[in-house]
Formats: sequence, C-alpha cells, structure tokens
Amino acid sequence: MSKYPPLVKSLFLVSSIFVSALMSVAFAHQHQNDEHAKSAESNQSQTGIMVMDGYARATFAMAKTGAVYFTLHNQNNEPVTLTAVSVDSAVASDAQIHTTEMQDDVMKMREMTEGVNVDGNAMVSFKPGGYHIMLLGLSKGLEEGSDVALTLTFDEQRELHVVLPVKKDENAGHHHHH
Ligand SMILES: [Cu+2]
Repeated sequence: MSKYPPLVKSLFLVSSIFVSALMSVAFAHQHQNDEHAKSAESNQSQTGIMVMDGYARATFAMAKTGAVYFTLHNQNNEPVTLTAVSVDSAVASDAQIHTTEMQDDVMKMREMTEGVNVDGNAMVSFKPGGYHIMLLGLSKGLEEGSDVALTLTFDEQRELHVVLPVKKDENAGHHHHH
C-alpha cells in the first residue's frame, strides 16, 4: 500500500468500510423481509438494530480461532441486549461474545455470558482490544475476500442475520490481544 499517498489510502479505506457497512445493512434487511415477515409485523417493520462496519479478521489457513468486529446501532428507544451469536457451521463450530480486560497487567479475554447491552438510540463498537465475537473451531481459517454468515440474537428472541466480509486487519501488527 505504500505506493499510494496517505490521502488516497485513507479514502480507499473509508469508502471500503462504507460499502461493507451498506452491504451488511442490506443483507440484514433482506433476510428480515424473507424469513421474518411474520415476527417483523408484530415487532414493527424491522428490529431497529443496524450492524455497521462489520468484518471478520483474516487468519492463517490453519488457524482455529478468529475474531469478528462491528458496531451495533440500536435505533429503538428501548435498550436491547445482544444475548447470543451463532455462526455458519461450515465456517466454525462455535461463536462467543467476548470482551478484553486488563487483569494484573495482562490483557485477557472473557466470555460475556450476560450479553452486551446497547442503550436506546446508542451505539456500541466491537473492536480490537474490546468487545469482539470469537469464532472457535474454524474449519479452514478465514480467507481474505470470503464471507462469514452470523446470526445475532437480541433479548433471546429477535434475530438478525448478517453476512460480513473477511478482511486483513491493518493494525494487526501493532495490537496483539489474542
Ligand atoms: Cu476472544
């Protein structure tokens, strides 16, 4: 990337993030219309939760664990809790909600069994060094350019389906939390 001037590089980054955000939103709505038409009617026309800037970090082919990041935007007036995440079983055997915390000067990951709360009309970011979705038991790593399908469950009932791109983490060399 060094052959591009910094401005071009950052423009490219911004536009690709924007496009992937649009794509995740589009996928989420499409699924909702297809499969959740009935529940959507009783829960208004959509869940009111947007998944933005989502991606899975590319791994080596033999890697057994991976991480997924995104920003949740709760457009409802009421708080919601992300209570569970499931992943396409062809990609990984399990998905967990994790946080990263300092414990005795060491960064450690912990499963958020109680879920992650998002206040009404608020956003929560899952990002390196903080909340993330941990993929366990990867079948063949996460290859850049492929997709990962996830189902996010809110308040143990409302489901949101998203398809997120696998991308290289530009900061991977500087932040090694896993
Ligand atoms: Cu983790």
